[in-house]
Amino acid sequence: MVSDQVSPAPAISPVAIRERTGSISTREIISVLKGEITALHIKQAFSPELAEEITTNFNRNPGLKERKDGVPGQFVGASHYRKNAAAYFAECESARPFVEALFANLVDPVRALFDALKRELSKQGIELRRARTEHGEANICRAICWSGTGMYSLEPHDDVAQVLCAEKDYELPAVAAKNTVVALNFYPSMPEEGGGLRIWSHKPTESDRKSQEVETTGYPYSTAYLEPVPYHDFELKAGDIALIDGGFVHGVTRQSGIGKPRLLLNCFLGFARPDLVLWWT
Ligand SMILES: O=C(O)CCC(=O)C(=O)O
Ligand SMILES: [Fe+2]
Repeated sequence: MVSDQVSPAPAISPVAIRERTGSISTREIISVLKGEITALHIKQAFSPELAEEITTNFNRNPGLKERKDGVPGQFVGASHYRKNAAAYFAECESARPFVEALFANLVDPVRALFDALKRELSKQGIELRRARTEHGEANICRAICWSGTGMYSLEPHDDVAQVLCAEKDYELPAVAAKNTVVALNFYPSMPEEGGGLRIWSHKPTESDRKSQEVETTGYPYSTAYLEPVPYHDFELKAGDIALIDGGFVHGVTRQSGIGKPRLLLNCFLGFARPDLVLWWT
């Protein structure tokens, strides 16, 4: 007998969430890298003055561009999404002065976190460095304003498919094959309403991605697919930091359009080997 094939409902994976106010600690970052915490939200993690200066530097940045890879947004920096290693690292090199210009002469929070984590990991015999090839090296971060106009300003997606499907000459697939791909987000500017980070209790498998036809991109998962899945909304303010296990589906809720724009500084990191953590954008 022939029966209609019905895709099974998405499996629910528990999320371990930690939210607090103050400075971020390397211990907590390492817990996210090890998969012990799914999502960490640190409120008021960097100063409003620093947040404002970075936002000004973004708005007047000569390297500010429109994304042309099917994900609506404006950005400074480079994304490895849907690019081979040669193209990505070449873009990292050419965008570097513009990424540096975001921070001008500031003591920037992204580099401060990178340096502190590098020191701590090194004590444990673990190297932290940016991903690289003979074509160049990843930048410290990228800066993005999402501009989707539907229910989400950034549609629900996972950050793992793009890493798993990166070509062999990248160092990244080793991270996604075995370990957590951590997304590290700094928020220099946030609107009054909306623009929250939504994380669903679902960590898609390869066959889930196939069923959603997002096997190589992880983007976007349909509202219908996610409908039965519980979620958590992070209400973000300028100066906050959020780290998430990028294997869980997440997205950015619609913004009100009034008040300030929503600006994100983002990078990814993860264990490529027990003694090596890579960082990329
Ligand atoms: O803007 C955010 O809060 C999340 C960004 C994100 O998910 C991504 O860059 O992959
Ligand atoms: Fe993401």
